[in-house]
Amino acid sequence: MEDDTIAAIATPIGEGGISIVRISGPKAFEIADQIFQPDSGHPKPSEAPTHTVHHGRAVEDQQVLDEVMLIVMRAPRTYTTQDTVEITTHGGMLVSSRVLELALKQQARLARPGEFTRRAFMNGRIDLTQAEAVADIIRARTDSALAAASAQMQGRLLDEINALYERLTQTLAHIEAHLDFPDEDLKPDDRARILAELEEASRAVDRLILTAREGKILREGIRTAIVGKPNVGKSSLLNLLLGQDRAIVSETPGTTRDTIEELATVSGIPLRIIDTAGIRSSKEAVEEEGIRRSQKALDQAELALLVVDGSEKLTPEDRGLIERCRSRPFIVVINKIDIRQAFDKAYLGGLLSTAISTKTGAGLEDLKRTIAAHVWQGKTYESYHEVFVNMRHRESLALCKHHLFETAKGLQRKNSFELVAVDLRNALEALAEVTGQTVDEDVLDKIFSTFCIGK
Ligand SMILES: Nc1nc2c(ncn2[C@@H]2O[C@H](COP(=O)(O)OP(=O)(O)OP(=O)(O)O)[C@@H](O)[C@H]2O)c(=O)[nH]1
Ligand SMILES: [Mg+2]
Repeated sequence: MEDDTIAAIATPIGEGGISIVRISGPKAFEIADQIFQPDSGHPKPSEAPTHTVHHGRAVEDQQVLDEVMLIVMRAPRTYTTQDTVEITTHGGMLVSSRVLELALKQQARLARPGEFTRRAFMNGRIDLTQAEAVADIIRARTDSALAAASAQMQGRLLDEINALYERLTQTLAHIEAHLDFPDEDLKPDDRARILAELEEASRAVDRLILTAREGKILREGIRTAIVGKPNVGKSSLLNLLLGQDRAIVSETPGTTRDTIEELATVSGIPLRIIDTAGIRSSKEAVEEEGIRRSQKALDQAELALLVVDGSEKLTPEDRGLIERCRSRPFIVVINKIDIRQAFDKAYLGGLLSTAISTKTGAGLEDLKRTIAAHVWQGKTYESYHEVFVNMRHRESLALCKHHLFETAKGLQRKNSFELVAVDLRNALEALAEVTGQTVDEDVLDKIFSTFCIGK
């Protein structure tokens, strides 16, 4: 248990209705007594019952700083499991900072990023996957990302890992039962049963590893570049997907000079859309630089939307762009279908394509469906209330899988039970990294450093 008391502002700094200063640790109430003056006849924080709200004033040297509400939460039923006080002040840049300073002048220390959540983890109230889910919830930009984060927060991943851990511990016990009789060989039945158990565990690990792809998409979004020749309607497409006039649209080719990045949600998928300058050969320095950036955006894109003008014949430039796109997933968006078409679709052959008018909005649903089908690879949005592992989980799971494989190999080769047990223990340890049962301090530092202060 951490024995110092930490404090921080838990709300974003800036103008707003209220701000909250959070204080947690053994001296939380002692500190609150010093800075909070309850209404007359009401108890001071250290004497108030748990989970109660109190009206009063934040005071410094008898001077009233603000009229505040104070919540008393006694250990262990608190976010950190330690004594906790939350002081709600008026919003704005100053009041909460002043109240925080008061707490720091008493015996509180400024909390590091994520330190409240880290305490919740260290004190065993939540596991590491739930702590990570807290950050995912805060960062979620789409309903599907939130649903997945919330499932993880509720312990869905933890439960799966625990069940797996439990089963493998039993398998280990079966193997260890033979340690005392090293010269006796396993009965063929026993060997087959243990191998089957390992096989099943390995499949379960695989299933989790496979969710990492969607997990990354939900957490980070997909880098999506809109590319094409000048004037085909790239910026119009960005605006349509965003539902707002973000980029300048004009009939002059070469309107967009610099890349623009915005987040849009398409069928529950966070797309980090980058509108780019139209690609053509140019002698003009600014445009040339813009085109260089377009090419860079395309190179870094995980998905490209290649826009072509349906009212024109496909040009060598279009063909060149199609070739450039081939090294990544891309969708050809045939734009301007509201006017006479001259485009020869046959050239596209088996390429993924969809027709649209960014002017009338016709074909937008089709485009969204095409994107979603491509990204979720046939699964539906509704199924996205499950857990999706992150990159850290995936690494540990891959390690676990490797050790499971070694365990099975050892058994098949009739290695000593001693060695086989070592492999299986390694597999268990890798699994335990996911939930943080065994985890390095460095890893914790890395995870919690990405949190905000006050969380
Ligand atoms: N008829 C019709 N015109 C469109 C459509 N989409 C875009 N336009 C017009 O095409 C012109 C170019 O549109 P932009 O969105 O600026 O094209 P862009 O690809 O971003 O062009 P650059 O930034 O210059 O590369 C504008 O005059 C638009 O009004 C469409 O679906 N139908
Ligand atoms: Mg443009």
